[in-house]
Amino acid sequence: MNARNAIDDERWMRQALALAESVMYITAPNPRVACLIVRDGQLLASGATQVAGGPHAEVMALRQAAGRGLDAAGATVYVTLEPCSHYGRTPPCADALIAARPARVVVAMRDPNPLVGGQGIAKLRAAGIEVTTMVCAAQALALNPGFVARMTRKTPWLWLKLAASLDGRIALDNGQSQWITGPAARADGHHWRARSCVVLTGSGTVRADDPQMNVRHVDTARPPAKAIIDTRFEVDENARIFDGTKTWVFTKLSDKAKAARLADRNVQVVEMPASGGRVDLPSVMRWLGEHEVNEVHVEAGSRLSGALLQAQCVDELLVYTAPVLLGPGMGMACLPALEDLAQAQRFEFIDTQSVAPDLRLRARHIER
Ligand code: AOF
Ligand code: ZN
Repeated sequence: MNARNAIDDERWMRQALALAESVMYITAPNPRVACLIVRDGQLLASGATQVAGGPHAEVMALRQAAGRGLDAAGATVYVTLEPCSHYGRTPPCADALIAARPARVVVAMRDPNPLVGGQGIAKLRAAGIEVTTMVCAAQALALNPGFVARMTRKTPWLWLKLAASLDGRIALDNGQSQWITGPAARADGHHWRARSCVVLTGSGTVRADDPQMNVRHVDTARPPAKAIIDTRFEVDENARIFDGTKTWVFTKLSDKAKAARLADRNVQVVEMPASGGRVDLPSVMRWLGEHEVNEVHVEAGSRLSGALLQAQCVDELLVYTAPVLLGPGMGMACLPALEDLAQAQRFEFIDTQSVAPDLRLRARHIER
């Protein structure tokens, strides 16, 4: 491939990635994918994955081309994920592309779904279509961390959202925490709730704050489910969190009558094994993975946050830091005292953004 091609490929792929971003909230459990059909340097049509069960990106793009009286024959197709090769809720995109006869397909990354895993690319090549892979692969991966995690390690991608003072406090000693960060940071937090498959909290937070844990400030056709870690099943049946949205309560001991009453409000009580007297968190992660959860958004108190960190369940910290000092108060996470700095949980900053007057820091866990 000549150098000119490589530069064009990256430019078109970046445009496809931006389009895939636009379906951030709606595709789960499917990955966010976009497809462009380009001929002679002109964009003929584009498409992105629809809600699960709906058409994939390639089919949307081919339909748009057809709607414009165009076709993909001899064109170059850019797709941010390998076209699928299997019959899932929809037929294989690789077959749809083969029927459309493009000259070349450029793929950002392989589909980690074991049902696809390279076979989509192989099918295209077997049909005589030239395939270029690994164009903007890192950016494509960053778009779907949860889907990739679920496909490769069978558990979702989990981020811990924290709103803290500059001295790392998430509340005063008396529990007061509203509001440490400003309205812009709180609204930004709703974007992260909206993109997740489930918003997870602890029974302590439900008791203390009676939060709704729903999505506000963001328009979405696919609100995330909710989940509560509630070791002794003590949650108040009238808590605001139970608003009819699909909600899972993970507990060590269920109470059949209470569970039956909550079932009327779309709540499923799930008994989980315990470890150290509390719900075993890695078991919860595996259960969520089995139930097609890609991304978990956690907003909890320092006990559950600390327990998730201790159990190695946290992939990313999403920290909104306010320029305020609170002195004594609740720390971000209850963690045991260390004897040596070498034992510290280490992260790397992957993004820093101003959400005036606060800062948003994203930090990824190192070595999981
Ligand atoms: C594509 N293009 O836009 C997406 C793909 O049940 P289905 O038929 O919807 O298939 C879901 C699987 O398809 C999903 O697990 C992933 O492997 C792939 N996603 N593939 O060709 C797309 N979203
Ligand atoms: Zn497909």
